[in-house]
Amino acid sequence: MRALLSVWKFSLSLGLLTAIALAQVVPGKAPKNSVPQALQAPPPATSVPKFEDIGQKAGLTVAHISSPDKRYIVESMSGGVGLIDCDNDGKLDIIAVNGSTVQRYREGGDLMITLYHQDENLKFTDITKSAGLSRKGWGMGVAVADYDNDGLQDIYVTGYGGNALYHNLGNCKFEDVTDKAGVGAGGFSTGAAWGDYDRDGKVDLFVSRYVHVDIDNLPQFGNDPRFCRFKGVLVQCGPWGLPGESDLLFHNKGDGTFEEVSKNLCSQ
Ligand SMILES: [Ca+2]
Ligand SMILES: [Ca+2]
Repeated sequence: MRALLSVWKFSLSLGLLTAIALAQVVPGKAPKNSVPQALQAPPPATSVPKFEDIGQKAGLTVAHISSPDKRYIVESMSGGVGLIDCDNDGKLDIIAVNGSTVQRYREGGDLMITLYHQDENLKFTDITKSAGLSRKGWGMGVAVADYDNDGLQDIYVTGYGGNALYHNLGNCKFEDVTDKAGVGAGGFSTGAAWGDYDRDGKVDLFVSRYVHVDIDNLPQFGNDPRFCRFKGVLVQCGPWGLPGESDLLFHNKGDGTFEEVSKNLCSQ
C-alpha cells in the first residue's frame, strides 16, 4: 500500500509540474517578467533573394546538345558553365559547355564550348569564333586559371575523346596550345581543377576521368542482364561492369608544357 501511495504521489507531482510548464506557454498567460508583445522588435524582414531568368534577354541562347533517350552512359552526362574575365575589363564572361551525342560525335563532334562576352547593361555576345575556341569534340567540363602567370586567365575544357587548353592572348583571343602543352588526355574526362599542389607558384592541373567507353564498340542498351538492367527494366549499361579510367595530374613545368605525374606520386 505504501509503495502504491508513493507511485500516486509521484504521478501527482509529475502532473503538477507538467501543468505549470504548460501554463507558461498558454497564449495570453505570459509570465510576469516577459516583454509585452507591442514592445518586442518586429521579426526581421525576409532575406530570401528573388531571381529572374534573363538568359534569353541577355543573349545567352546556346542550346546544350544531348540525346534525350540516353542509351549509352557517355550520353548521360556533360554540360555546365564556367566564368572568366577574358579581357580583364572587370565584368565576368561566360563559358557554356556544349555536349554532343554518339551520332554527332561520330560525325566530327560539336564545338566543345561557347564563350559569351559580357557587354554593357547585362548583354552578352557570342564570341566563340573570333576568340579562336574552335576545337570540336564532346565537351564535359571546364576549368579556368592563369597557368602561365601572365595576368590573363586561360581555359581548360574536358571532354570525351580529348581535352583542350586555350591560352589567353589578351582581349579574349585564344590560342589552342593543347598539343604543345601535352594536356590532351583522352578517354572519358569529366571534370578538371587547377591547383598548385607542390607550391612552386605555378598552377597544376588535375583531370578526373570516368569509365572506359569505346565509341566504336558501345555496350548495347539492356543487353547484359548483370549490368544493363535495373530491377528487370532494360537500362543503359554502366557504370557497373565497365572498367574505370585513372585520374590524371599534370605538373606545370613553367615553360608552357606539363608532365603527367599521377603514377609517380601514387604510393603502391
Ligand atoms: Ca570581361
Ligand atoms: Ca595566362
